[in-house]
Amino acid sequence: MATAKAHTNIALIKYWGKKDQELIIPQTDSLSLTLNEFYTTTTVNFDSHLTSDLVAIDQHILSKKEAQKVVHVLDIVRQLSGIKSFARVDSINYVPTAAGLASSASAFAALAGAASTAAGLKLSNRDLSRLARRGSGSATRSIYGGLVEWQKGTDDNSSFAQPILENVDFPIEMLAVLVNTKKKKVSSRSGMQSSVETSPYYDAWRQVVANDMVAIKKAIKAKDIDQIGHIAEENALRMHALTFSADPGFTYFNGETLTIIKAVEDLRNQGVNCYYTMDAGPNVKVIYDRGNRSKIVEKLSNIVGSERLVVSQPGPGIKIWNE
Ligand code: 2P0
Repeated sequence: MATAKAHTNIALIKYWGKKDQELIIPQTDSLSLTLNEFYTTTTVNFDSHLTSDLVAIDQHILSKKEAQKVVHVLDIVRQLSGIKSFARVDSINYVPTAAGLASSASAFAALAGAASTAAGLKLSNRDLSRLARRGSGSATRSIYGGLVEWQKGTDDNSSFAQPILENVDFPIEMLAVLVNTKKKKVSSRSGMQSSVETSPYYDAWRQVVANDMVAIKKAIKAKDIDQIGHIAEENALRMHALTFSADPGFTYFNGETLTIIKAVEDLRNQGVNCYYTMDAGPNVKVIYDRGNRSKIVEKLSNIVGSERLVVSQPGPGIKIWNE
């Protein structure tokens, strides 16, 4: 029996498409910031009395279908360790306020850590990252803290994350703006696949990411938050162009997403530097130097209310312990 705690991450250079859907090998590299305020703790117990895997998230037991991706990772751990028993998995998401920011990134990173340790495997962080990848692409990066790169690689062995800067020693901060969502979104998995198969811009996207990876690493080295934010914002817009340009086209934005983008642009025009990024949902995350926090929070509170803003510092890598 083992427990792991992993933090979620937000991509500054996005992963949006797979080369190999079974092994989750991405089309491009990606780069993220691990966040301190959002995390998952997961306990795994292999128990020979169980007759099937039992998975609970926030104390709610998942159906067989809902538990499919978790069971897939458990199957890989059984294969690696030789353990035959089924497992009980208890996972709790720590997300301030109830809004769609729960992420498969922290969940599958914590699962990889807890399941492999409970099975007696002592995986290196690199191998944990590879195992987390089999559950969900973004989880590959949540093994590490701070700024993290997922090198696409070419196969199961070569596709893993590595830290660029685990202890972020400059004042970058991220504000999550929790946008109301009613409509069920297109899953990342099917959305990105549709972009790969139908967007005429997909080849250009590969080049965009290759260039952005070089540029953002330079900006990180220079601790240049404005440059990091600018590159992340452009990269996010270009990722979302892959959804608009798919056939059928779709978007994760809603009206409020655009309102917040406009507010960030207004702040910038007033001399308060900040930048936005969005993932597979309508929430906006704002990147800035923490010296600008109060002005940004004040403006956005007036639009969405302070209860829908969550400030987060860079967060740590995975922690695993035996129970
Ligand atoms: C990312 N996203 O790099 C990108 C940017 C959302 C937008 O990774 O199919 O849950 O499980 O590998 O990782 C979200 O997709 O997809 C994601 P799968 P995942 O963070």
